[in-house]
Amino acid sequence: MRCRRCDSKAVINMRQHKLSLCAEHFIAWFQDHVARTIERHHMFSKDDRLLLAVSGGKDSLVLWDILIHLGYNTDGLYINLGINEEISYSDQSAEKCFRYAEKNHLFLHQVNIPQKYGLSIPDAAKKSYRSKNRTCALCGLTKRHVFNEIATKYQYDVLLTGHNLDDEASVLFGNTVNWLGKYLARQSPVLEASSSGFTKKAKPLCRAYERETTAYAIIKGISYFEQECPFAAGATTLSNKVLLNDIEAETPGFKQRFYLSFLKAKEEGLFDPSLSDRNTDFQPCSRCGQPTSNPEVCNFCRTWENILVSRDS
Ligand code: Q46
Ligand code: ZN
Ligand code: ZN
Repeated sequence: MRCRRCDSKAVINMRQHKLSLCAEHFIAWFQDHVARTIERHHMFSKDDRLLLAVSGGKDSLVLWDILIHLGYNTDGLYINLGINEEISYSDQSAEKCFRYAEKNHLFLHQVNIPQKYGLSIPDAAKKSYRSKNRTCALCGLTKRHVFNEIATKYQYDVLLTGHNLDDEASVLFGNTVNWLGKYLARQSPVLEASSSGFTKKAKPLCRAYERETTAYAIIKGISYFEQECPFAAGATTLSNKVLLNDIEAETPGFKQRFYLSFLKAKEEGLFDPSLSDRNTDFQPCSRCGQPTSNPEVCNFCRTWENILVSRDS
């Protein structure tokens, strides 16, 4: 297998793009691929201050690497969830983020949930919900709150996450199987800032296959934490990924076509944007000031208040 650009030995064959490339040309191609995604979806410009949520996994660290290479002004945000039960997931992923930031002289915000709120996410979930798989519900609620809190407090223009094409296709598959109109209307590479206080959000890797971000990390020698969060096991998004990978193996380019056709159908008006909860009326939460559609207290404040009450009783 030869590189299509220089005819030297190829290190990756991307059947979905009908393209095989050597290490050097793959890195250049992938950086350009992400740059084109940023431009095509009007995600942000070189004047914007960007805040990237980093988890210590390959996607967010690869995205940080590419954004810095492309000249974007990007700080990181690491949220320590205190998940250290079966494996020291949080401690080890924190270490990867700190090391990457230090090595590349980048600024990394850190929020430690057990220190800030008094309980780790798994311990808080035990107080809050009966079933183990609801840990992710509390985790997601807490992460969304902290992301928006830090982005607003430090006046970042855009909040970024490292979701890749496999993540987006898997979520899209779940939303489609269940015909969740509200979520289909909301799923997008970009969510604009809202006057009610939500920071603009963007996913610059949404057109990148997971296999491509892995190849980028390996070739560039980016040290990342390889293990999944222990609570991810059994999640529907993971089983959807396995299913979609099987189809992709038979039909190269399937995931890309599925996701990009969805985006095109949305642009053509298939989904009524008013279905999205982004258009609901929001007002500031009386406790934390973040936008909420609840009458007074947001879900985050209400949930954590109940957790702390049940811990102390
Ligand atoms: S970190 Fe949190 Fe995920 Fe772990 S507890 Fe679930 S939601 S699986 S992205
Ligand atoms: Zn080459
Ligand atoms: Zn609140």
